[in-house]
Amino acid sequence: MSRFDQIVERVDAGERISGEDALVLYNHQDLLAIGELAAKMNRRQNGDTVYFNVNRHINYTNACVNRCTFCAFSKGVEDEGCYTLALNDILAKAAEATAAGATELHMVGGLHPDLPFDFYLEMLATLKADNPDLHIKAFTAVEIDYFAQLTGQSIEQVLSELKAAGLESMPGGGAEILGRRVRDLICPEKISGERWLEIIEAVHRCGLKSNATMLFGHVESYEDRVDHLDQLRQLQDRTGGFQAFIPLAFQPDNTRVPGAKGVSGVDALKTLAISRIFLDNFRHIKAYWVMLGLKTAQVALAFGVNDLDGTVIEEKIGHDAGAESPQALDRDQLLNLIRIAGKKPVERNTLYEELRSF
Ligand code: V47
Ligand code: SF4
Repeated sequence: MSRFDQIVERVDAGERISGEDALVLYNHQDLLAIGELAAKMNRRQNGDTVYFNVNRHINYTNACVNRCTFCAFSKGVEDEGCYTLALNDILAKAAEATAAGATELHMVGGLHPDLPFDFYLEMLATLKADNPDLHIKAFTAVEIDYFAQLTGQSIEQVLSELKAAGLESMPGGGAEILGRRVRDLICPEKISGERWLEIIEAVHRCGLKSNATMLFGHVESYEDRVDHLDQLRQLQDRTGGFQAFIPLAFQPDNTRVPGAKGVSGVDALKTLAISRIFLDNFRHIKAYWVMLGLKTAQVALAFGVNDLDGTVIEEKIGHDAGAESPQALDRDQLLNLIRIAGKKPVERNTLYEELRSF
């Protein structure tokens, strides 16, 4: 029996696959067979349901003291195009989102050299006061570490103040590839992979859910990707605090990663499928259409993906790096994408409570 068939047999028996098995899958040429295995695992957990949510992204500032080589979004404070939104502008964007029926704000930004921690606390508190029903999913572990440095407080204290001001969960950014070799090449100033995991563990301990991402398609090897997945799976075994895993396909324009070409459709689908098979303790694998493109994101629904993010409305990080996807989708466009893939669309809130079936 081939290594691939042995893996299928073990997955069918409900067994967990190893890192070595995941590498066998990466090196296997039969994309459809990998997809079918992932689809089978997904069907067991989620049936034909594909979740989507109605959300809005707000990137309050692109000023950043770091210079990650893959990031076309960040600017120095003196650079042309550097911006920081005034609180009133942020409130206006949130009011638009509420009026459009959004249930979630997704908010991340650069590490601004001058904004005090109070800016973020006030932002959360006023947003929540104006929009009590809008769930605020905000900040990466990288920003949480920065707030701790700014204030001299512990991670736990920072999280507790953000939570009291209105933070309800966290997105999965800043993980990139967790291993040191790759981080030294693409984001040497960013917190280490160990620190990212330590902060997310504290996030889960304080009762907040988060997501996890993986930025792929730059300088990393398959081994680096599998090591990343393995570290996430181990943390999830300890905390159960991750909701969704989101592989982010690297967009190369305006970036400074030497030799990186971006991600092929085959690589994107393989990576989504292998994530589903390897991360047996993650209920949700999310296709982020902004980075994948709409067509690949739709086909991903046959490769183990059960979640399509989202209406988005205004996206900067991927589009500054040349993403060719639209800026926004409306509810009907999401419904259509899911239905044409033969799946059952269900609108969810941030915590995966079902709001509406169609
Ligand atoms: O951490 C930066 C990535 C992330 C590029 O949790 C890039 O629901 C591709 O984390 N090409 C932020 N990716 C986005 C993010 C996210 C997005 C959607 C949903 C959720 C969620 C999280 O974007 C950063 C970084 O990994 N990124 N530059 C680029 N050129
Ligand atoms: Fe700054 Fe985040 Fe961009 Fe890195 S990825 S330069 S930390 S905004």
